[in-house]
This record gives sequence, C-alpha cells and structure tokens, in this order.
Amino acid sequence: MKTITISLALSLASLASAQFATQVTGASADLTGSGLFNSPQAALGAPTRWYDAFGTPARTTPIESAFNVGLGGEKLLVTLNVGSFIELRFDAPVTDDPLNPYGQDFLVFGNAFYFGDPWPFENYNTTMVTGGPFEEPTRVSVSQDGVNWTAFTNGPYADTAFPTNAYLWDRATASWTSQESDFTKPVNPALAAIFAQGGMSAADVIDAYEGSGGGTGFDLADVGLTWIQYVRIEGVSGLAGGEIDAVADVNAVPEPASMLALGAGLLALARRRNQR
Ligand SMILES: [Ca+2]
Ligand SMILES: [Ca+2]
Repeated sequence: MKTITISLALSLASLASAQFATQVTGASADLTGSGLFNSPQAALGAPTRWYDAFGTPARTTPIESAFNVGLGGEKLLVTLNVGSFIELRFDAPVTDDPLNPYGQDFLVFGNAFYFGDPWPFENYNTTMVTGGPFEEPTRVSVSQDGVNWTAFTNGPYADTAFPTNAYLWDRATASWTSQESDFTKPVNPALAAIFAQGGMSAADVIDAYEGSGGGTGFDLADVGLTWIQYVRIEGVSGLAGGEIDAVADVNAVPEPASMLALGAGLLALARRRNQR
C-alpha cells in the first residue's frame, strides 16, 4: 500500500510540473527594447504569485498585476512589441479534452488588471472594480511540431481578461489567506462581460473566479486542432505590446463517476497486493 501511495504522489508531482511551458524554442532578437521585460525565459514556469513592488513584496491580484521583478530579482514578464515573438514548448501535448472546463484547453497569463477604487487597495471587501480590464491584446498561435503554426486570428488574445489572482481572499476577516489559487483552472468566460461593467468589489471578482488563478482561455477546437505542444506569442500590427507571464495546460476535471471508478480501482489493486 505504501508503494502505491508514494508512486501516485510522484506521478501527481511530475504532472504538476508539466502544466506550464518548460522550454523556449524560439524568440526574435528584438526583445531588448523593453527594459526588464526582455527575457523569453520569463514566460516559463508558473505565473507570478509575488513580485517586488519597488521594495515592497506584493501579491498578484486582479486589481494589482505583476510588474518589475520577482522577490529574488528575477525577471517575471516579457513584452512583445510589433515584430517580437516567443515560442514555448510544453513537456507533454496539450489536448482538446472534452473534460476541460468551459472547453478551454490552455491559458495564457499576462499582466492585465481591473481598475479598482479607492486607492490604496487595503480592504478588498470594499474596494470596488470600476471597469477594465486594462489589456494589451497580442497574437497567439499554436503548433504540434514547432514549425507549422495556426493563429487564433479572431482571438482570444494574450494579455487580456482574466487578470491573474495568486491567493484566495477571506471576506470574514478581510484579509488574505495563504491558500494558493489554481493556475490550471479557467475562469468562466461568461464573466468577462459582467466584470467589465464594474460595480462588483474586488472580493466579489475573486469569489467569482471560484479558485481559479485567472488567465486567458483558449479552445483548440476553435482552430480545428485536437492537440498542440507549442505556443507562439507575437506582436503584430494592431495586436502587440502585451506582457506574457506564463502559459498553462488546463487540468481536465473528471466526471464524478470516473473519479469513483479510479478510486475503486486503486482500492482493488491495494487489496490484491495486500493479499500476496
Ligand atoms: Ca477544448
Ligand atoms: Ca500588459
């Protein structure tokens, strides 16, 4: 039984590390015009939870998006002006899985944000979202081999809704929890229009995320592909200037019935082993 538990934990851990892009397979030479935001490696790994707000550690929230550098001085974001591009690879294929929430197969994280009031933002229960998001739509393409690319020509675009949220907020105590959001879970796309109207508190927006860490969702079915392994983000005329923080493979959510079947299967396996 012990062996099974350990190997299951290991496979879950490796699954988690494969959720974000792990490799830069291409980048234009002209990423140098954007100050700190000039390293394609900044788009690898998980989205930013904490950043250095010029001397003050700050959480990433829907009304306070990441900028500057990480707490260790590391670069967090890469800007894609017209003519600039980055190409990222996932360890494993990203599939058009019917069990992906809202049909969304991968997420692109930037530094879009909603406008909040009043400043400074202290109590998210009473800080109101007054509109936005402030966004910088930038083109996204996908590929199976890293050579042949298919663009989401009619959107969605990178560095748009939904702004990143790193931690869950506790209304009762009007304070942040240490509970991390899920960067592999999409926000319900229907909420974009509702948030843009304003009139909700920042706490309302975070609650409506339902534990998601935000990001812009992409459905591979929109471009007629069943799987991809590479994402290209580029600045083209009219669709440029956005920042990229990370890309994530959406976690499929198994139907309750198949979760039960999986549990029953493991239990049966454990029983058989114990009987030996
Ligand atoms: Ca899909
Ligand atoms: Ca931006």
